[in-house]
Amino acid sequence: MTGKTEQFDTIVIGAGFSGIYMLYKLREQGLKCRLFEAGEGPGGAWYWNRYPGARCDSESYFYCFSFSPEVLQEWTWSERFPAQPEIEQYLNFVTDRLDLRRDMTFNARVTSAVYDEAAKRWNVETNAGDKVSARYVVTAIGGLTSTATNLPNIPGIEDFKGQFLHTGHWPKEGVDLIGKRVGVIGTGSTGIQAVPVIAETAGDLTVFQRTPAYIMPAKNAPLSEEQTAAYKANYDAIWAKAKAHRGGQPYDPPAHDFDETGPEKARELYEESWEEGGLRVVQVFKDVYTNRASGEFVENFFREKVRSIVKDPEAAAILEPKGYPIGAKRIALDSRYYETFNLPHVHVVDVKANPITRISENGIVVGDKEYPLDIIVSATGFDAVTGPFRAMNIIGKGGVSLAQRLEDGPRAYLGMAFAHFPNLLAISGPCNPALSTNVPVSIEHDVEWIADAIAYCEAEGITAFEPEEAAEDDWVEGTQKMAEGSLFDQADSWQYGSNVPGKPRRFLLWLGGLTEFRKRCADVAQAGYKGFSQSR
Ligand code: NA7
Repeated sequence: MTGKTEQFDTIVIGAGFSGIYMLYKLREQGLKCRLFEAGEGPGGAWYWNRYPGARCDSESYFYCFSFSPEVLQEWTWSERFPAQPEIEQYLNFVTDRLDLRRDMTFNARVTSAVYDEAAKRWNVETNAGDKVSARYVVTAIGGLTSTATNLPNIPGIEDFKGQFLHTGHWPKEGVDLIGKRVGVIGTGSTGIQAVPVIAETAGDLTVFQRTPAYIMPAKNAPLSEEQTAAYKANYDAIWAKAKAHRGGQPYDPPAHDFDETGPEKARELYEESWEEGGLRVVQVFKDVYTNRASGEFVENFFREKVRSIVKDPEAAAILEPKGYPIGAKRIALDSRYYETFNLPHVHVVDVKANPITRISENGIVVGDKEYPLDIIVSATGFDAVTGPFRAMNIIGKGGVSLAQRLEDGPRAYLGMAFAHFPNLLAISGPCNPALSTNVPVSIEHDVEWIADAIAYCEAEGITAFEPEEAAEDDWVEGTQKMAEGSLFDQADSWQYGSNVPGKPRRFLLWLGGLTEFRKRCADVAQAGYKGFSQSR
């Protein structure tokens, strides 16, 4: 696509869950679209995060698209919690099933999108030399992406003579770990998944842990034909339930009240839940995040589990979750994480007590002690939510830079649109609930809302559609208010931006829950897109 600038109605950026569905919806609406994707194929986060052990923490039967009954019936998940290769295959399957590939350009990272005010068009360029123009741009770039990996702020990384890898940008050809001395920095959801699998082949594995996570067992298992048949027969009810749930999950809300239950029964319920596994383990009690006695009970239950699994008391003491209340940071799911520390070649180092001082040419130095390594795996997360937008040069009306507007923290109206950036819409943008929910359900909402907004503009002859600054300000302020005094306020986390040195401590996600979010977005649309300036 070189030479003359090709004209489109819409450019979609990214071919993960959101880009795939957005392209489908807009094409169904008769718009001429082109999707650009930096990877070699569809997948988005599930294309780049191919580190050993990469797996979803949501159950497969509802970590998928709900919009196509055909896709739901034709695709069969093999496991309760799907692994990265299977999700990547699923997204390829959907892409082909809906015949989307012909409108996708791979190996093309969008580097800039500049608004031409006179023409009311966006000029979009990629690193592959594409130069196109469109009336709308929809970002489907996710919030935890390869363009915004968070490297640890440790001196000497460039001196390391071995291999230094970030989990969010894992080489497609794989990494030979056999017999190698491997160090893993970071014990969030990613490190916790990677450690047991790396330990299977590494000669020696040292885990450098700063904050111990609260971790629940996934109890992953293959799905039987009966389970799959039951899901496929019940999808109408499953999605109705998921869409009425504040986290987009087809679960009943927790039934028990801690103070009314008493400690003995509470233990029994938690033991049962622990055996069942999955992210629901923590939610036996409805007041786990609001009643400190309930929270402390669960925290102690988790600590006891660690002590009962990890044989070396010193390692157990390091791994026990502590220092912040449960729920203040993302809870993780594991498969044999704690058991892995019983292997003779696996060690944990507390780098909160003794911080990493530097990386040398031979390995990681903690205090005066050097840990010699062949490979360092940085499982240190992402410059979440605003990072992916700041990695692109997006210029709106009057030469305003989106990167600059997001420097002081997240901002967007309804988590989907930006003042001064007409006809630029974002799926799961800043101040959006998606990353605190079962993401595909949130994504489907945003895609459908954006598709409707575009259909409205087309029908009404609206050529420039953008939030009013005041509406955006209110939404941003509301986002921060909901986080203030919440559990998240009691820890440092990527959700607060506090994992990236220099990033302002502002909450990145809208915490009001998906049901309330859907309602607010629907109200805005019904009121003729209140808060949006609309010019013809
Ligand atoms: P997270 O959740 O941001 O975890 C990153 C981990 O890396 C966490 O344990 C950090 O410790 C640790 N970290 C970060 N920088 C350093 C330095 N400099 N030294 C030592 N340790 C460090 O990222 P994930 O990839 O695990 O998960 C991100 C999301 O992806 C997750 O929430 C899911 O939604 C999927 P800290 O806790 O900051 O002390």
